[in-house]
Amino acid sequence: MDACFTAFDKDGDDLLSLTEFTLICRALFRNDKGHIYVVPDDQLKQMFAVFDKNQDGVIDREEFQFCWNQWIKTIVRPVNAFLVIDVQNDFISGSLNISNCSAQHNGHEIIDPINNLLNTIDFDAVFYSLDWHPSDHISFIDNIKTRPLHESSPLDADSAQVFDTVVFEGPPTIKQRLWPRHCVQDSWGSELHKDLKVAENSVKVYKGTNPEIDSYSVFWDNAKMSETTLNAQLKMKGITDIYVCGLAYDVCVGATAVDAISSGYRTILLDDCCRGVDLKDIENVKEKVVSTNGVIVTSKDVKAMVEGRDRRPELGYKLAMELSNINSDLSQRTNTRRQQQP
Ligand code: VGL
Ligand code: ZN
Repeated sequence: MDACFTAFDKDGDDLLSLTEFTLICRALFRNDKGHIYVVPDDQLKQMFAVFDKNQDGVIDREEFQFCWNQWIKTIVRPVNAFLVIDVQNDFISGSLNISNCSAQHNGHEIIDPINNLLNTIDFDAVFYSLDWHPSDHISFIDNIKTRPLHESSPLDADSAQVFDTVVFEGPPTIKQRLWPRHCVQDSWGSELHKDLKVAENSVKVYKGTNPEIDSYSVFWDNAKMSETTLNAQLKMKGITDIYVCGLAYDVCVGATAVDAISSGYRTILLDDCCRGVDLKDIENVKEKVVSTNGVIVTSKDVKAMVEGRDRRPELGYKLAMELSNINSDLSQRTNTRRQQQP
């Protein structure tokens, strides 16, 4: 840490200026072939401000200690989780075969690239999610008449077709897209595809088990009422970076990537290891991920990223913004405590 500080303190004033911090970023944000990623000026300034805690326009050695421990260490040596979403029979060749959906994607095509990653990359944790519905699940079109629809529902029970969206009465009211019966617990359709490699020491996470609420994300159900154990397991393992892939791109993969980002993780979407339902919806997922400082790559880039040899500025910026939230939370708490004192 001290050697790094000294190496970038070009003018020897024992402080890092914005210019000197910019040089650190040039050294940090590169790929394994020496290409230097451009960091936008406004992002450089924002990140600098996070580490210049007393806002005096320079980073001193004490401030750099935080920068080193909480930011540089993660960028250089991330702790990586691989999340394989819903690679189950029903989505590939069963009742919700995505090749029958508008994008006409073939779900089986992702299995080889996913297996290849599992065989060649040393992830710190691997999770498989399974869509795991009870027979009376709210998302199944053949259950539509078992629950009252709300007056705001755009369609009634007789006119609603598969893939349409209706509103159930609740309370609370529930907006629900209707799917064919799929991934019923302990059926063939809910099994992971036989060609998918199941890594040693990996963990399975089951979702969509509550008949009354659907669950696209592996973190939360669609109403954000209840959480799976995924986040607790990631925290326990000290995971910093999450690689997300699987089925369906614009449904469960997209919802999971969005939740990974909002839960504070540096999040990487593996474009060639995902297949989806609808092309426009897939575009919307990609836009959302990129605009919230996630990155989208193909599987050939993963090894160097996992090993900290390809270091993306978007993920560095994301982490700096997370650290700034933590800082302001802490100072708010300190302020509250001060105010409470007599
Ligand atoms: C999914 C539709 C319904 C998915 C789950 O795994 O993407 N899609 N249930
Ligand atoms: Zn489902």
